[in-house]
Amino acid sequence: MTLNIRHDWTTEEIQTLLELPLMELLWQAQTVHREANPGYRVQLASLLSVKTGGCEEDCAYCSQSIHNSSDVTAFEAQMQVEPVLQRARAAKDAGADRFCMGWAWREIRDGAPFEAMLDMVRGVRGMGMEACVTAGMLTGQQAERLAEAGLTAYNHNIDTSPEHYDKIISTRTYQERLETLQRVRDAGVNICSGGIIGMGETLRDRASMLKVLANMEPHPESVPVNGLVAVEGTPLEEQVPFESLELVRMVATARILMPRARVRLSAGRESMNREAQILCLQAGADSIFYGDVLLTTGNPNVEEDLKLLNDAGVKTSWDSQISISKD
Ligand code: SAM
Ligand code: DTB
Ligand code: SF4
Repeated sequence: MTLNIRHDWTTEEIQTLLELPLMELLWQAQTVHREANPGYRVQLASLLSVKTGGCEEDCAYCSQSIHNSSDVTAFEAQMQVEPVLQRARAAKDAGADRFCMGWAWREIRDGAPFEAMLDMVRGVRGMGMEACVTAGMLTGQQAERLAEAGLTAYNHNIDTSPEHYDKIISTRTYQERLETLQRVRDAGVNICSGGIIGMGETLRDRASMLKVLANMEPHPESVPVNGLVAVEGTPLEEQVPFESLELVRMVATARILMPRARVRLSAGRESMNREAQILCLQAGADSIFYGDVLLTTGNPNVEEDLKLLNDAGVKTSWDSQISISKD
């Protein structure tokens, strides 16, 4: 089979994929995945919140927005460079090969915190790990400085469809999000961009969000698929929980649309059973967040995850370095 890498998907075509009988969708996704990613390995990415809470944006899902009563951590100062690098070293020792750092900012501003961010990126790269930053909007010059520091990828999610966006966020536009992504691309830094399901969107919204990603040329190198973690004190706290099989469908469809992207099974794993997570891997997810917390919410613990991957017979990118017993 020759892979068909396209950038002209229609919303209808994508919705048809999302609605396929599950077995048919999985079959198609696996066929694409085997072809695009021979020697399948799951990347373990570790996540750290460097600056938590106090964010000016009003994202309805987020625990860190000043507009949400969940935001109780605004007094916390940004972590210093050394403790962050210690956490990166520990993540590497535990088997992670990507270190992702988050800042609850609307946008990056120049000055000491940005210089510290650059030092963190240099430090993580110096350890031989991939470095990813997520810190809101940025200018072209800031993107270039991050590129010079060796940044592997910048995470900036489109989160949902253009049509559903203003029901979730009112303090920025979809267009601003896309402009930041273009600056990241122009600076030669890989794009990490995906979204969230379970925020009251329709199936068409999900198709429409995937269309925005799949029609980027080139595709994002990395596509996180999140299930909403309904945080108390956010406008989405009462949201009906997403269905695990819906997340499986998103992963499978993302895999078919963007065959070579790393599709990351991201937030929401704590509300999925092991079998549903394994179905996501089967559907083509080739990365998980690894570590007991995401940014502010929980994630399965490391031992459970290593057992899950072992039981699924999946190798990680750093497999031989993980020292726990594999029986
Ligand atoms: N402030 C930066 C930004 O918004 O780009 C970076 C941090 S932000 C927390 C990173 C991403 O995490 C969001 O774009 C969103 O997709 C995801 N996220 C945040 N809270 C979430 C939640 N409660 N459930 C699922 N995903 C969430
Ligand atoms: C992404 O798409 N998911 C990660 C990462 N990119 C930065 C963040 C998930 C956050 C989940 C909610 C929390 O822990 O606050
Ligand atoms: Fe949360 Fe990021 Fe939105 Fe700020 S911009 S409220 S940190 S998701």
